[in-house]
Amino acid sequence: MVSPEDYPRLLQTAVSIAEKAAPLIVDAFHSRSRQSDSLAAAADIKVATKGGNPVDLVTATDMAVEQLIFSELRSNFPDHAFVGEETMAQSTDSSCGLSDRPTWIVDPIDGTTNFVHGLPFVAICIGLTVNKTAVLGVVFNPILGDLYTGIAGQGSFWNGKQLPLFDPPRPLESLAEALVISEYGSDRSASVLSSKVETIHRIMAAPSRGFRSFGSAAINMCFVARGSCDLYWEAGIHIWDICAASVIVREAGGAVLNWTRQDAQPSAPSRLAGCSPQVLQEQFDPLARSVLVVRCMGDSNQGLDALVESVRGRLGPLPEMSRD
Ligand code: LIP
Repeated sequence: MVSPEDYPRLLQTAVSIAEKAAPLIVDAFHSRSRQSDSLAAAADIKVATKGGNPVDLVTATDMAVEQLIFSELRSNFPDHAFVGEETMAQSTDSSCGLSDRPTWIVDPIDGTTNFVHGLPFVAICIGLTVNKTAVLGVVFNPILGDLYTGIAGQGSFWNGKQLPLFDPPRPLESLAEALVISEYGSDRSASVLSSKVETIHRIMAAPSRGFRSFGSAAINMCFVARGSCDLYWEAGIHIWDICAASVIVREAGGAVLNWTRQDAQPSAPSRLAGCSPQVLQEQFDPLARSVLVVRCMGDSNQGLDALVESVRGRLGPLPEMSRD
């Protein structure tokens, strides 16, 4: 078992492993533009699709980075469990079988489509759950050199600067002041797509200030943690997309929720403990395939309940999806 006193050491190990894996991504990213205009030209960018879905991509670099991270984590923590995006894609299990054991949750490249197209919003994500709750996270964008880290109850940081960046955090009175983020995701079935488009339409018509889509759930969440964007929602995401970043957002004083209200109390220590908004008493279920993230709105997070209610009232129905 691990205890909170171990978390800084575990985080440092995870950061070193992410830094060791980074050159695989950086070299392939830059060799793509040197070698050819063709998307699939460089060997390490070799693109395949997952599960017959032409918009769900995987590259040789995703596989190599996941293998390197798993082999390093296994040699450091032989008695821990491991869940990885690409390992799951090759498995016949639809569930990742998350247990109470310390479990490393890895997305080798969150933002694979950006990586393939040469857009710099890509991140190595390494999270750790204990008792099924995320307790630490590393999100590293090796192209832009952005390192985000967080430990439950011990704060989160962007390149060494404590989050949130604004002190005191700006209030967020309504959606009209909110720069919002969402994604189309990889499920393009007609009903899911129209529900997502209608949700975006309703939130933009509220009105909200602007809409962005960076193509990486983890980077979207870190932009909210920084306070550069105000909220992010997505349905269809997986635990490896959001586990690491969920710690970073919560430790930056933000809220990490599912689309629909979950009842139990949060069990991880958090700087949010004791805050009054009701939504902060909700447990986040990382296996439920949905996320709704709101940035820190000040020490008391006043107005958070009303803002979340106004967003939830505009979300379409959650599509039928198997849990992770
Ligand atoms: C992707 C996300 C993206 C989301 C996609 C997918 P990948 O992760 O981060 O924001 O819309 O559904 O999950 O496949 O690049 O690791």
